[in-house]
Amino acid sequence: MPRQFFVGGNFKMNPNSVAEKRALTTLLNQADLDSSVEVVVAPPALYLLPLKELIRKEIQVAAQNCYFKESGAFTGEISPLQLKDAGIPYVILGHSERRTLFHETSEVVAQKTKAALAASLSVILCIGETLEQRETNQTTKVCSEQLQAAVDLLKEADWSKIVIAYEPVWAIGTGKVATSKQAQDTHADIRTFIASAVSPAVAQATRIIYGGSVNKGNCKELSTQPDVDGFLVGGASLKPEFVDIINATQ
Ligand code: G2H
Repeated sequence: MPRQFFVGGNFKMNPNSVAEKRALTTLLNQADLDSSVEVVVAPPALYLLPLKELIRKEIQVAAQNCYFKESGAFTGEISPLQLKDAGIPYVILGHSERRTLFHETSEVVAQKTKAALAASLSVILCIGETLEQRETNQTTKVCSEQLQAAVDLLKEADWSKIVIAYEPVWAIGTGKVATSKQAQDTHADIRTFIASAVSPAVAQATRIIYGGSVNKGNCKELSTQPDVDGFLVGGASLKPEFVDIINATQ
């Protein structure tokens, strides 16, 4: 079965005002979007519920993070159960900004993934190498190790609710996008890893999306690569060109 193209908008800690959020929502609500694409937008936690109410029903809403405990004394955190209760279907986990700035290890990301799946959420699981790791030919090893932590905690059936986002750290917010060959080669390696670590069937079915400076100008060529099943978009998801990225395969 063909994998459904997936485009996520990771708003990160943007926009800066309710008015800007409304403008973004209006843009998406009025746009002509490819109905065959699964579209998810991830605003800051504060805006999850209002955005869910305002945005057209075909677009799903995702949290940018959650904790792995159900409830309790964890100031500043949100639990997977709370997201589920609020009707939020997706959560982004393991983004490189969380791994780097908030010191999340692959083991913590795996625990969070397991907890999110246990609460019936779907997960956008982010992995990716630094520039130094790429230049020393460690890309496949780093991506495999980041995924192995999740493989260790999850059952085969869990992978049906995971979208893997390959986001090379050197391409995030830098304007330096991976070439379509770099993206394709790495996605194919990730798929090979999943085939051996989980199963060939899971590898075939799992969406592997690319993130890192995706924009209107580079999305079409990236989308033609056989193992690129969509995008996780940061900066460009805050602009009208997000619509062009959603429609990249048209
Ligand atoms: C990578 C991406 C979205 P940007 O972090 O997750 O952001 O498109 O701004 O590089």
